[in-house]
Amino acid sequence: MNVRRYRARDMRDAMRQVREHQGSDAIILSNRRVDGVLEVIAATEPVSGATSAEHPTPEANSALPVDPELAAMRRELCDLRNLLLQQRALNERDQWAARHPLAAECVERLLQCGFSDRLARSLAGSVLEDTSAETAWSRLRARLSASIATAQPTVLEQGGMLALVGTTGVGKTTTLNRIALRQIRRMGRDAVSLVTLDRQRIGAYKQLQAFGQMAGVPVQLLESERDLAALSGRAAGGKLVLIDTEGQTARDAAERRLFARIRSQVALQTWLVIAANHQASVLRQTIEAFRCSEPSALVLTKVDEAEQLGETLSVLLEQRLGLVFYSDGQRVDDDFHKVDTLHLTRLALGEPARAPRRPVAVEMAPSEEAPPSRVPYRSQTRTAPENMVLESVVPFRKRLHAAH
Ligand SMILES: Nc1nc2c(ncn2[C@@H]2O[C@H](COP(=O)(O)OP(=O)(O)O)[C@@H](O)[C@H]2O)c(=O)[nH]1
Ligand SMILES: [Mg+2]
Repeated sequence: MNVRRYRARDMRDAMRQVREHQGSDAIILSNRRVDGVLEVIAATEPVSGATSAEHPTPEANSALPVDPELAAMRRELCDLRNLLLQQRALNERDQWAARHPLAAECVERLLQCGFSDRLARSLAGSVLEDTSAETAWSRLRARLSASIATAQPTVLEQGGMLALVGTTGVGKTTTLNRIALRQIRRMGRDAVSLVTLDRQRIGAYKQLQAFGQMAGVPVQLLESERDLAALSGRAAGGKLVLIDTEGQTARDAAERRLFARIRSQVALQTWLVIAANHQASVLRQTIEAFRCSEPSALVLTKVDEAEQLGETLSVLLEQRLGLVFYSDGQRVDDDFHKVDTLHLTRLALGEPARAPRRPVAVEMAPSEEAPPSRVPYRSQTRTAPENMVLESVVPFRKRLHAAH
């Protein structure tokens, strides 16, 4: 063991000297003040047979065999140091919890619902200790709900080309069917056509074709994304061309850069479909990987299968894309909904939903015979003043973006 004595102004100065001479693995054996000067004794164990290349010490050159007793002592000291560090972190938390019991309770509840530690602390930071637990919780719920970015599906009103992208099995084709059905009800059959680029999965085309036949709309299988240029005319005059794509893994998506090459020739929007039953890390990876397809909004599927929706919402709050629709079951019609952040927040918090949500389809004109209703959507993403307040509460919250 290499033992050295240091004389320093204070502990910080001593630590700097120790690190400089013996490296960050050194252990402080003792410290005491002698005539106003801090005397510190620190030790390192030489790497047997060689000097540590990173932190050479003069003594280490001797390459003495390691005394087993000293080695055991070093290990114990190391454990002790880690224990002290852990204890300090715990103490800080305890002290904070003791000072802010209501906020601490909220953090605990949020963590149990799967929210990230960072989000839970950030949200609970705004809890006022002089309110009742109920008031604090309902404010927190409102704040959480308001901070989920949403987007308006203006492309469905104005017409154009809309492609759904995402990993395999998340529900792209199902969502495409759902949007088509919604659109047929609003605008009539002639206003919708379906296209698929999915040549990979056996039966993918058939799956869409079956729906097309049932709904009475044409379905076309394309060779490649370049063929979309020829379809631009179809998307004129408020008509919608819905494009299904094959599922891609996050790595494939980053490499293939679907649609990146045709952006300059084809006016096309993409929505990224993500599934609520995926882990937060997978969702983050997916959102990152599909950035190259330039999605303008998110569709969240499988809310009914999410183990802890708090995890999903935490990811949604970390990124800038607005949520446009979500689904919570396999039924094409009834389980597809326009985004309702308060409902999702309540679900995530394990609270019963207040009012039954009306599925998207109920809002629509009953059939194509009825004149198409063209009530315009609000064209922008929600940017209520409450969101501006949230900027300070949830510091990592990014600016909201509309789904054009
Ligand atoms: N439980 C549940 N299943 C869903 C939901 N959305 C889609 N699915 C199912 O997920 C499976 C895969 O869907 P599909 O649209 O083929 O996925 P794709 O590979 O992304 O096109 C199908 O069995 C769908 O019925 C949902 O919101 N909840
Ligand atoms: Mg599919």
